[in-house]
Amino acid sequence: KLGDRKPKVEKMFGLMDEFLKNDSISLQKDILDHVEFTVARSRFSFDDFEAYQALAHSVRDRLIERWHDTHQYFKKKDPKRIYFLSLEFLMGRSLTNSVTNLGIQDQYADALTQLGFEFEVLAEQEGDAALGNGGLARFAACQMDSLATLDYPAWGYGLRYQYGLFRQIIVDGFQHEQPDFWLNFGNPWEIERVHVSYPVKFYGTVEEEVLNGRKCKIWIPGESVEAVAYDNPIPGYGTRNAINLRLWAAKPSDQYDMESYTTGDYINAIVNRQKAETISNVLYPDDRSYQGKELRLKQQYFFVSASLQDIMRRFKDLHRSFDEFPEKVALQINDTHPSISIAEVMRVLVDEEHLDWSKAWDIACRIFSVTIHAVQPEGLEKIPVDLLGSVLPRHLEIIYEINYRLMEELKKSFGQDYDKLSRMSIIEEGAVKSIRMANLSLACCHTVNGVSRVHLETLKTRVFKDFYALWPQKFQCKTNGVTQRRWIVVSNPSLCSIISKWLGTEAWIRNVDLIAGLREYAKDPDLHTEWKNMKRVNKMRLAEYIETLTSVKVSLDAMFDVQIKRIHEYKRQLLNMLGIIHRYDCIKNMDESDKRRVVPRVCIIGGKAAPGYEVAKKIIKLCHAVADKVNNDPDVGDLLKVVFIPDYNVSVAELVIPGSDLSQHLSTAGHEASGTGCMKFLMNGCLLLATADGSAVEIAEEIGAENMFLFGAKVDEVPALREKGTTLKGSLQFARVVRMVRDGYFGFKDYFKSLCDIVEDGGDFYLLGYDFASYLEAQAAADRAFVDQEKWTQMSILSTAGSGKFSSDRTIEEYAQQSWGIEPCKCPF
Ligand code: CRA
Repeated sequence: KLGDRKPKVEKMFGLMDEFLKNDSISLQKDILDHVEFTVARSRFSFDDFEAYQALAHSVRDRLIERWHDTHQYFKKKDPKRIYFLSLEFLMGRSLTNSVTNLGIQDQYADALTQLGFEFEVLAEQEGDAALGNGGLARFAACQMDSLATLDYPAWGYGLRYQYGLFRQIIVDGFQHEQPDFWLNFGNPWEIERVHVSYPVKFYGTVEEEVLNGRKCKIWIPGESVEAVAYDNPIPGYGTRNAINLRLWAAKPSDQYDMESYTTGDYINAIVNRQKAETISNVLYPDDRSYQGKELRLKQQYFFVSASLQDIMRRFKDLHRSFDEFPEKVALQINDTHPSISIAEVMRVLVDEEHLDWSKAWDIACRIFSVTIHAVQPEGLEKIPVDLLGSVLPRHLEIIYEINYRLMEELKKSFGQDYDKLSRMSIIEEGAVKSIRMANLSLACCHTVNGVSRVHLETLKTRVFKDFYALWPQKFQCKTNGVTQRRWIVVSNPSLCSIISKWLGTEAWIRNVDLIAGLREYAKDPDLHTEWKNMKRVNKMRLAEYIETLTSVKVSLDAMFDVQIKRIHEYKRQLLNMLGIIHRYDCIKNMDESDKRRVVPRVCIIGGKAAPGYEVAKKIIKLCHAVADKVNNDPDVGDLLKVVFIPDYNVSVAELVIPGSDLSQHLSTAGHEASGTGCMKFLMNGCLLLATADGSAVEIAEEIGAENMFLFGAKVDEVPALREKGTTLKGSLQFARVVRMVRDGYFGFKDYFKSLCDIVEDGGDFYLLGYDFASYLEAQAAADRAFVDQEKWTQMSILSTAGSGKFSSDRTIEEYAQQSWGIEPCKCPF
């Protein structure tokens, strides 16, 4: 903490340059200084990794500079801020993204060449920050980039997990998980703020107290853990603004444990306190079910409590009364995970700030908005009452009070309709009495956002039907988006140059609507030539990567057909595999002249299965078993190759997406809330083979259904098809490919039996059998289109040209205007 002494301002100005310099010589000098003094290596002898570290530190200096200026400016202007609470952020690598957004990539590349290094090679040294599972977390990262770029006064808050998402290792075709020690070699992108820390309390009891003649509740906690801030500057593109992503790490509290002091158990006192750190140790690796885990609840409350203390401290620095809180603060809850923050705000306002309940509730209702990312009611988090009562006893009381008032209000509208009341209640009665975190959010938030139009419909008509009838105005659609900075500019520089050249401007990088201007040139032969070259260079890069990892050689003339995402039954990687088996079977039965007409394919699959998800793990093994057979079959040669890319993550996606021709998005209609992978492929001119689900429906509207390959049952047909159940067997072709797996054609007969049972005897919940014929038709249409390369290239250009709507810039503008009520606050250059 700063003492009484203040730095002498005039002196500071005299000693420091106003800004760091970005010319090549200054950058070289900076990098070498960091080699010598930060990395502590000799400037006459350092390797690529050390060069990367020094480079990263010199970039970080420039980030810090802007980040300081931005925060000083925000403080001066004091605009309404958006605080984005998310338990997961999937940032991936930072180096290239940072220098791109800072606008000094060429200068750095030049400086490094002068020193004998290559920027791209050093960039490969960086590991991924994988503090999230999948779409939800990567979307949070894209939103941070857009918030910074659009100059919004925003903060992200989350957890600094010691271990990110597990690493996937494949041994004999089986997935194994290894911990992700991502911090082992240091993390130059974060700034540890030892002086920014807050105590977070757990357990204990609630007591009553009389204060100024008024009865109050006070929570006497039983445990205190310290939350220490780690700040991650997020630079905007084409602006001086750099916002903050503040992640909390748990540290033992420095409050002295008198008990163990007096008993003299010094060693145990320290060991016990050390346990506090486990709260932020590890990310839960399952993106769907974590119901009822104590550590999970502690993680949620830990980051929420620290963030709110920080937000309220910042508010109180400038304001006296909480009346102004909603004018200065918007809180966004990313899925239900941080929704305990509603009870926490109420606790602070009522118990600590002594506001009366209705005043506090009014404030809470005006600051919170939530985005739901799940589709199925099972995906919504529930916390057993006993667990909540033990970890956060006062919060449980508060939730009961909120629910009591909610029920009273509902009775006014619905009378004694107890069925409805019990469905809408925050408390779920049943074998395990639980708190429905989604209902808590719905009761409080002024906006409840869905992540695509189809998804919002599902929320309105199924998941939250009763709430929608009551508060229709709360429900809004904010179709997801992805940032074109990372997904085109950083990951596909050749495409970036082509777009800028043909549009005659780089303005699309900030204003992506301009990208539609490419439509005009969709048939231009010169653009076609450039486009095809770009694709080929990217495919070459991908082919090299595939060969290094899997020893499979692939032909660049083949169609690169990709499905990369978490492995889930609803995402139907199994449908893809069965399609591949069908293709293989056809090739095996062809004579040489038929074979000449086959469009060669490289089928690429990648993704992680949650460690406890057996079916998903079997699907991974099936990919490998099929790959082994197909890739070694001389009858097939280059006509078909199957590749499983291990350890799929953000940086793998950056390499794979630009090099793909076709991408698959196969969720059973109604199951993918949005899907954001498809948007990245779209931007990169990869054609989509997809079901009419989530955001694919909106993509079809933007680019025209004729420019993609849609197939399968529609959202509103699915329930009826399921009703028909087992009478709905798939086609003969389907039966044949399943039989091949069942009969052990690919080995591991017993192991795959249950997969076959699921789609045949087990009711086929995800309708693989039903959709198979239509899937094969779509695949055949893709083959036909690929043969006509001019047509294909035109479709590819139209995909990129139609991707403007799917920028997270558009998403963020909608949130800013429709949910958060915030204005840009641009720091002057
Ligand atoms: N798994 C949805 O399933 C969606 C993302 C981001 C998901 C995706 O369809 O694109 O969120 N849901 O909105 C989720 O995590 C907890 O629910 C996802 O990433």
